[in-house]
Amino acid sequence: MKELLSRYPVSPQATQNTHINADKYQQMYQQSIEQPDVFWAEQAEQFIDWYKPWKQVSEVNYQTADISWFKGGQLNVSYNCIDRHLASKANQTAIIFEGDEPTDDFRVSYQELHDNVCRLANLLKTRGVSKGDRVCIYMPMIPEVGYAMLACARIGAVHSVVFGGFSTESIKARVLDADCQVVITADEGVRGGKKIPLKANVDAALVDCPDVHSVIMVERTGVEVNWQDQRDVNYQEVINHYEPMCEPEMMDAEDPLFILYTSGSTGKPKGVLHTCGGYILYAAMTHKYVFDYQEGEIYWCTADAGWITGHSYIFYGPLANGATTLVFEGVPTYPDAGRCWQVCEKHQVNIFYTAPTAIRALMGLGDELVEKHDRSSIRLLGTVGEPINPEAWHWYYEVVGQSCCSIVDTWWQTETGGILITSLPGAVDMKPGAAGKPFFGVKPAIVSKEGDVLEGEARGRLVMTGSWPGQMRTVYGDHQRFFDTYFSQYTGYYFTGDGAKRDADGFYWITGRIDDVLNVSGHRLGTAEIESALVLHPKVAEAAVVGYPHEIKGQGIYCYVTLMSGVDCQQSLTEELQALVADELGRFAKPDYIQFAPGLPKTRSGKIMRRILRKIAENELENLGDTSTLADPSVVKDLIDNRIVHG
Ligand code: 6R9
Repeated sequence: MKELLSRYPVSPQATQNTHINADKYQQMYQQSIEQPDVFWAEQAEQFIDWYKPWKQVSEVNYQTADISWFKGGQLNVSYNCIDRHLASKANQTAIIFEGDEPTDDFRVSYQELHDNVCRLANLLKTRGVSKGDRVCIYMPMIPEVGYAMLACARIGAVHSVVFGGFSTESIKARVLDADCQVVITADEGVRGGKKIPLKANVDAALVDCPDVHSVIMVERTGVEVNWQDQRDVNYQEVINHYEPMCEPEMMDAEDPLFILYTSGSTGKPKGVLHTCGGYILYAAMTHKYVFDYQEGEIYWCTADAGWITGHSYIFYGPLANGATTLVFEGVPTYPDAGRCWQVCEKHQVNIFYTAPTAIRALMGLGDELVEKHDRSSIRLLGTVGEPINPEAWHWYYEVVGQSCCSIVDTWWQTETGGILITSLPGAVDMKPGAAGKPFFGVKPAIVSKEGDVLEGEARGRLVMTGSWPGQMRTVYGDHQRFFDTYFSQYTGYYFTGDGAKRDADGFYWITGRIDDVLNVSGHRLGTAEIESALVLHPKVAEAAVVGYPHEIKGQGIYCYVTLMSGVDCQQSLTEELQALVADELGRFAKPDYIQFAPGLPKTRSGKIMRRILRKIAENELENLGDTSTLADPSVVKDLIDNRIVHG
């Protein structure tokens, strides 16, 4: 195996140029913890334009799950993302659109963004949408998805973006749960050369949603669609009839901004509700500091608007900071797996933010596709969504970043609104695989299963002491569920659902969801740790590990391994991998079974669905549960056919 560094100190050069350096981080962090209300009041004044000041900075009660920030303060999020930049940036690019086909791109200036958002806001008003109403947005990754979100924010409507890859059933459930009466969609989406019938999906979903009276459809491909004259509105046909001026609605800081559905370990997806003031402050501030965004830079986050990362770090955070944000319609592997780097070269991207799963997929396809594109504009690389295994980290650092870009790991959740733990560039050393240190105002703690707070070097469950402005406020329509899910386990703390360890230097390492923790012969093991070990092997592209009941050890270790393209799976490789894990983590961690799998079951946001893998490893095939949210349901059949049946 290669010799790899486990810690990269902040370079003196980086320290001079970043917004935050190590000393400043210490000093600001200290203040944010000792005098949180003073700290957050200063930040709120600096980052956000308010119509009216707040009465109280924060009111937080974890016994009842009642949380408010800047109550009584008035603002408008779309004003903060657009209007206030116009005096100096009307002609600056707000959005660079890069289409699915590499020849398809255009730019949207802040003035154009303003006009487009206002027109759509006016259209929504004429369809009867007003403050507090819920609007469902089911769109491909085109600028109009941003216009739609901001148009809602402008008039005080609450948007609920449903990922464009979700099926009819998911749309229906979300429209009904939030009681949306308007849906904004497109005729079709285009991704990786394939068409997605968005309008047809909406039509099918709405058969059971009688309260939806308006569907606004953006034409993306011009395909013929079914039409209901009373209900359906063609965006392109009508939009220019609306004024490019629409007075922003004055919103209380605690008025809802959006709902975003997310799945937990149990039950149907929860409608995570975020409010205006705290959310936009937290999104803007983290975007500026965590990505060290400097005026004029080109910033690209590859997420989809249907996920929280798209909300906070494609649209709200960057636009609140007057940044140029790239909106990408396609996928990293179309027309070939060099697409990301080709786009970086073409648009001179400075900051690139993606997920480890994408990094691992691209890593498996070789370095040539990276190296043939000029990446000299890139100075910062980010990751989000899951722990990054050190092997992928090193590839990202050395091959993509040519060993001269900071890598910023960002740990957070739909529920947290923005990044909570990170290796702040220029301020916090980089340790491959570690999420890093808390952002300003964030007080993580590690507790044992029983709820004892562990000090110093520790391993346990990650909770948060106290609140931060970007925290979710409730589960839409079910406050009790909000309390039960996050505040009932450990009194006085927000429970993240993740396991973590804190090392001697105070860095946090996420070990994965609590439900993915294995107990093998009394040893606690994060499945992520075993996966990291497996992918150290040069022939391994990706690995997913689950536990299964084992008579003697409690749990056994079952690994699904995807090999680099062109590699054959022989028995000797199984033994090599078992030995590798045993070497990396200890003999107790030696995998019992390794199944070679050409593909892993992933949600459309790229998360591996371990539930399915666990069932297959347990040979419990009758009860695989819902597989309809998988990006590619056919991988499941292959996994079943090639499973290792054990006694
Ligand atoms: C932003 C987002 C949240 C869960 C979270 C954790 C995992 C996210 C991570 C990470 C390790 C990181 N997660 N970022 N684990 N390192 N940098 O992904 O939100 O979709 O709600 O997922 O993702 O397990 O609890 P969401």
